[in-house]
Amino acid sequence: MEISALTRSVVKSNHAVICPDGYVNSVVPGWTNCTVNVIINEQMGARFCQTQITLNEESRLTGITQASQIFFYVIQGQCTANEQLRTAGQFVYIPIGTEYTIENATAGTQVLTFHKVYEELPGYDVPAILFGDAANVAGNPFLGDPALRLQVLLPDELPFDMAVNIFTYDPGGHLPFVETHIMEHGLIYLRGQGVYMLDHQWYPIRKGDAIWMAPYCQQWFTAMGKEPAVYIYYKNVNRFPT
Ligand code: UGY
Ligand code: MN
Repeated sequence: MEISALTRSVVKSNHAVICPDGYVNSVVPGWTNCTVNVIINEQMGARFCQTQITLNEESRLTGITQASQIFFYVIQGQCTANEQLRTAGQFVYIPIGTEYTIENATAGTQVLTFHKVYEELPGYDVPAILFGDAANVAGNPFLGDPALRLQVLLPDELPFDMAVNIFTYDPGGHLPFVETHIMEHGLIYLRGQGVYMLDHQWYPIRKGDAIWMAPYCQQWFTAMGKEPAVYIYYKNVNRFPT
Protein backbone atom coordinates (compact mmCIF):
# COMPACT_ATOMS: atom_id res chain seq x y z
CA MET A 1 0.00 0.00 0.00
CA GLU A 2 1.23 3.51 -0.82
CA ILE A 3 2.15 5.70 2.14
CA SER A 4 -0.15 8.73 1.91
CA ALA A 5 2.31 10.95 3.79
CA LEU A 6 4.72 10.92 0.81
CA THR A 7 4.71 13.10 -2.31
CA ARG A 8 7.20 14.39 -4.88
CA SER A 9 5.52 17.84 -4.74
CA VAL A 10 7.55 20.70 -3.27
CA VAL A 11 6.76 24.40 -2.90
CA LYS A 12 9.74 26.72 -2.39
CA SER A 13 10.13 30.47 -2.59
CA ASN A 14 11.47 30.42 -6.17
CA HIS A 15 10.10 27.18 -7.64
CA ALA A 16 7.50 24.47 -7.15
CA VAL A 17 6.85 20.95 -8.40
CA ILE A 18 3.15 20.11 -8.22
CA CYS A 19 2.19 16.47 -8.79
CA PRO A 20 -1.44 15.41 -9.31
CA ASP A 21 -1.52 13.48 -5.99
CA GLY A 22 -1.72 16.81 -4.12
CA TYR A 23 -4.58 18.39 -6.06
CA VAL A 24 -7.43 19.97 -4.06
CA ASN A 25 -10.29 21.36 -6.15
CA SER A 26 -11.33 25.02 -6.41
CA VAL A 27 -14.67 26.57 -7.32
CA VAL A 28 -14.34 29.30 -9.97
CA PRO A 29 -17.41 31.51 -10.57
CA GLY A 30 -18.74 30.93 -14.11
CA TRP A 31 -16.96 27.59 -14.47
CA THR A 32 -19.64 24.99 -13.71
CA ASN A 33 -19.86 21.19 -13.56
CA CYS A 34 -16.12 20.78 -13.83
CA THR A 35 -13.09 20.09 -11.64
CA VAL A 36 -10.62 22.97 -11.35
CA ASN A 37 -7.12 22.75 -9.89
CA VAL A 38 -5.24 26.01 -9.52
CA ILE A 39 -1.68 24.79 -9.85
CA ILE A 40 0.33 28.02 -10.00
CA ASN A 41 -0.85 31.40 -8.75
CA GLU A 42 0.27 34.67 -7.20
CA GLN A 43 -0.46 33.12 -3.78
CA MET A 44 2.82 31.19 -4.18
CA GLY A 45 4.71 34.24 -5.46
CA ALA A 46 4.03 33.81 -9.18
CA ARG A 47 2.95 36.66 -11.46
CA PHE A 48 0.58 34.52 -13.53
CA CYS A 49 -1.90 31.69 -13.00
CA GLN A 50 -1.95 28.13 -14.35
CA THR A 51 -4.94 25.82 -13.94
CA GLN A 52 -5.92 22.31 -14.92
CA ILE A 53 -9.60 21.71 -15.65
CA THR A 54 -11.37 18.36 -16.08
CA LEU A 55 -14.59 18.60 -18.08
CA ASN A 56 -17.59 16.41 -18.80
CA GLU A 57 -20.66 16.70 -21.04
CA GLU A 58 -22.36 19.11 -18.58
CA SER A 59 -19.38 21.43 -18.08
CA ARG A 60 -19.51 25.10 -19.08
CA LEU A 61 -16.78 27.68 -18.57
CA THR A 62 -17.99 31.14 -19.36
CA GLY A 63 -16.92 34.70 -18.62
CA ILE A 64 -15.45 37.94 -19.93
CA THR A 65 -11.73 38.39 -19.45
CA GLN A 66 -10.86 41.48 -17.40
CA ALA A 67 -7.24 42.46 -16.72
CA SER A 68 -5.92 38.98 -17.58
CA GLN A 69 -5.74 37.29 -20.96
CA ILE A 70 -6.35 33.52 -20.89
CA PHE A 71 -4.76 30.79 -23.02
CA PHE A 72 -6.81 27.54 -23.13
CA TYR A 73 -5.08 24.36 -24.42
CA VAL A 74 -6.80 20.96 -24.79
CA ILE A 75 -4.52 18.28 -23.32
CA GLN A 76 -6.93 15.42 -24.00
CA GLY A 77 -10.52 14.97 -25.20
CA GLN A 78 -12.48 17.69 -26.95
CA CYS A 79 -14.78 20.67 -26.38
CA THR A 80 -15.91 23.80 -28.13
CA ALA A 81 -14.48 27.26 -27.48
CA ASN A 82 -16.76 30.07 -28.65
CA GLU A 83 -18.48 27.41 -30.81
CA GLN A 84 -15.27 26.22 -32.51
CA LEU A 85 -14.34 22.56 -31.98
CA ARG A 86 -11.10 22.13 -30.04
CA THR A 87 -9.47 18.70 -29.86
CA ALA A 88 -6.23 17.56 -28.18
CA GLY A 89 -3.35 19.87 -29.12
CA GLN A 90 -5.64 22.71 -30.15
CA PHE A 91 -5.92 25.98 -28.29
CA VAL A 92 -7.65 29.34 -28.09
CA TYR A 93 -6.11 32.62 -26.89
CA ILE A 94 -8.67 34.96 -25.29
CA PRO A 95 -7.42 38.55 -25.09
CA ILE A 96 -8.53 41.00 -22.42
CA GLY A 97 -12.13 42.25 -22.52
CA THR A 98 -13.40 39.26 -24.50
CA GLU A 99 -16.32 36.88 -23.87
CA TYR A 100 -15.58 33.18 -23.91
CA THR A 101 -17.56 29.97 -23.51
CA ILE A 102 -16.05 26.49 -23.32
CA GLU A 103 -18.65 23.70 -23.52
CA ASN A 104 -19.75 20.54 -25.40
CA ALA A 105 -16.90 18.53 -23.87
CA THR A 106 -16.57 14.78 -23.84
CA ALA A 107 -16.17 13.18 -20.40
CA GLY A 108 -12.59 13.30 -19.15
CA THR A 109 -11.50 16.24 -21.31
CA GLN A 110 -8.46 17.96 -19.78
CA VAL A 111 -7.84 21.65 -20.42
CA LEU A 112 -4.80 23.66 -19.34
CA THR A 113 -5.02 27.43 -18.84
CA PHE A 114 -2.43 30.18 -18.48
CA HIS A 115 -3.69 33.59 -17.24
CA LYS A 116 -1.53 36.72 -17.26
CA VAL A 117 -2.38 40.36 -16.54
CA TYR A 118 -1.96 42.00 -19.96
CA GLU A 119 0.57 44.84 -20.18
CA GLU A 120 -0.46 47.16 -23.00
CA LEU A 121 2.27 48.55 -25.25
CA PRO A 122 1.74 52.14 -26.45
CA GLY A 123 1.42 52.25 -30.23
CA TYR A 124 0.27 48.64 -30.55
CA ASP A 125 -3.23 47.14 -30.61
CA VAL A 126 -4.28 44.51 -28.09
CA PRO A 127 -4.06 41.08 -29.81
CA ALA A 128 -7.26 39.58 -31.24
CA ILE A 129 -8.78 36.23 -30.24
CA LEU A 130 -6.69 33.47 -31.81
CA PHE A 131 -7.44 29.79 -32.51
CA GLY A 132 -4.55 27.44 -33.23
CA ASP A 133 -3.34 23.85 -33.43
CA ALA A 134 0.04 22.59 -32.22
CA ALA A 135 -0.07 20.00 -35.02
CA ASN A 136 0.32 22.85 -37.51
CA VAL A 137 3.31 24.42 -35.74
CA ALA A 138 6.75 23.21 -36.81
CA GLY A 139 9.18 22.04 -34.12
CA ASN A 140 12.49 23.81 -34.67
CA PRO A 141 15.81 22.51 -33.25
CA PHE A 142 16.61 24.39 -30.04
CA LEU A 143 19.91 26.27 -30.31
CA GLY A 144 20.92 23.95 -33.16
CA ASP A 145 20.33 20.65 -31.29
CA PRO A 146 17.98 18.35 -33.26
CA ALA A 147 17.33 16.28 -30.07
CA LEU A 148 15.45 19.32 -28.66
CA ARG A 149 12.54 20.83 -30.59
CA LEU A 150 10.57 23.97 -29.81
CA GLN A 151 7.08 24.78 -31.08
CA VAL A 152 6.07 28.41 -30.58
CA LEU A 153 2.27 28.50 -30.35
CA LEU A 154 1.59 32.25 -30.08
CA PRO A 155 2.86 34.84 -32.57
CA ASP A 156 6.37 36.03 -31.69
CA GLU A 157 5.29 39.70 -31.99
CA LEU A 158 5.46 42.69 -29.63
CA PRO A 159 1.71 42.96 -28.91
CA PHE A 160 1.96 39.55 -27.17
CA ASP A 161 3.44 39.77 -23.66
CA MET A 162 3.29 36.00 -23.08
CA ALA A 163 4.69 33.06 -25.00
CA VAL A 164 3.38 29.50 -24.86
CA ASN A 165 5.72 26.89 -26.32
CA ILE A 166 5.87 23.10 -26.51
CA PHE A 167 9.33 21.70 -25.81
CA THR A 168 10.16 18.15 -26.95
CA TYR A 169 13.34 16.37 -25.77
CA ASP A 170 14.42 13.07 -27.28
CA PRO A 171 15.63 10.55 -24.65
CA GLY A 172 19.02 11.80 -23.42
CA GLY A 173 18.42 15.29 -24.79
CA HIS A 174 19.15 18.08 -22.33
CA LEU A 175 19.23 21.88 -22.10
CA PRO A 176 22.62 23.01 -23.40
CA PHE A 177 23.35 25.14 -20.32
CA VAL A 178 21.86 26.10 -16.97
CA GLU A 179 19.41 28.90 -17.80
CA THR A 180 19.52 31.95 -15.50
CA HIS A 181 16.96 34.51 -16.70
CA ILE A 182 14.49 37.22 -15.79
CA MET A 183 11.53 35.45 -17.43
CA GLU A 184 9.18 33.31 -15.36
CA HIS A 185 7.84 29.88 -16.35
CA GLY A 186 4.92 27.60 -15.65
CA LEU A 187 4.74 24.21 -17.31
CA ILE A 188 3.06 20.84 -17.36
CA TYR A 189 4.45 17.60 -18.78
CA LEU A 190 2.37 16.13 -21.62
CA ARG A 191 4.58 13.06 -22.10
CA GLY A 192 7.65 11.21 -20.85
CA GLN A 193 9.95 11.76 -17.92
CA GLY A 194 13.31 13.15 -16.88
CA VAL A 195 15.19 15.08 -14.24
CA TYR A 196 14.75 18.82 -13.70
CA MET A 197 17.34 20.91 -11.86
CA LEU A 198 15.73 23.93 -10.18
CA ASP A 199 17.87 26.23 -8.05
CA HIS A 200 20.52 23.48 -7.76
CA GLN A 201 18.01 20.89 -6.50
CA TRP A 202 17.24 17.79 -8.56
CA TYR A 203 13.73 16.47 -9.17
CA PRO A 204 12.50 13.36 -11.02
CA ILE A 205 9.58 14.52 -13.18
CA ARG A 206 7.00 12.70 -15.29
CA LYS A 207 3.86 13.19 -17.36
CA GLY A 208 1.20 15.13 -15.42
CA ASP A 209 3.68 17.01 -13.20
CA ALA A 210 3.67 20.82 -13.23
CA ILE A 211 6.54 23.17 -12.40
CA TRP A 212 6.74 26.84 -11.46
CA MET A 213 10.05 28.69 -11.95
CA ALA A 214 10.30 32.24 -10.60
CA PRO A 215 12.47 34.81 -12.39
CA TYR A 216 16.14 33.87 -12.01
CA CYS A 217 15.35 30.37 -10.72
CA GLN A 218 18.21 28.46 -12.32
CA GLN A 219 16.97 25.64 -14.53
CA TRP A 220 18.21 22.65 -16.51
CA PHE A 221 16.47 19.47 -17.74
CA THR A 222 17.42 16.12 -19.22
CA ALA A 223 14.98 13.57 -20.65
CA MET A 224 15.15 9.94 -19.51
CA GLY A 225 13.43 6.73 -20.57
CA LYS A 226 12.50 5.39 -23.98
CA GLU A 227 10.11 8.05 -25.25
CA PRO A 228 10.49 11.81 -25.72
CA ALA A 229 9.72 14.09 -22.79
CA VAL A 230 7.33 16.88 -23.75
CA TYR A 231 6.18 19.91 -21.78
CA ILE A 232 4.06 22.94 -22.61
CA TYR A 233 5.23 26.11 -20.92
CA TYR A 234 4.43 29.75 -20.28
CA LYS A 235 6.97 32.58 -20.43
CA ASN A 236 6.51 36.34 -20.02
CA VAL A 237 8.12 38.20 -22.92
CA ASN A 238 8.39 41.47 -24.85
CA ARG A 239 8.06 44.09 -22.11
CA PHE A 240 10.45 46.58 -20.51
CA PRO A 241 11.99 45.16 -17.30
CA THR A 242 10.54 47.02 -14.33
O1 UGY B 1 12.32 29.48 -23.15
C1 UGY B 1 12.99 29.09 -22.19
O2 UGY B 1 13.48 29.89 -21.39
C2 UGY B 1 13.19 27.60 -21.99
N1 UGY B 1 14.36 27.18 -22.72
N2 UGY B 1 13.30 27.26 -20.59
C3 UGY B 1 13.00 26.02 -20.11
O3 UGY B 1 12.56 25.14 -20.86
N3 UGY B 1 13.20 25.82 -18.80
MN1 MN C 1 13.83 29.06 -19.41
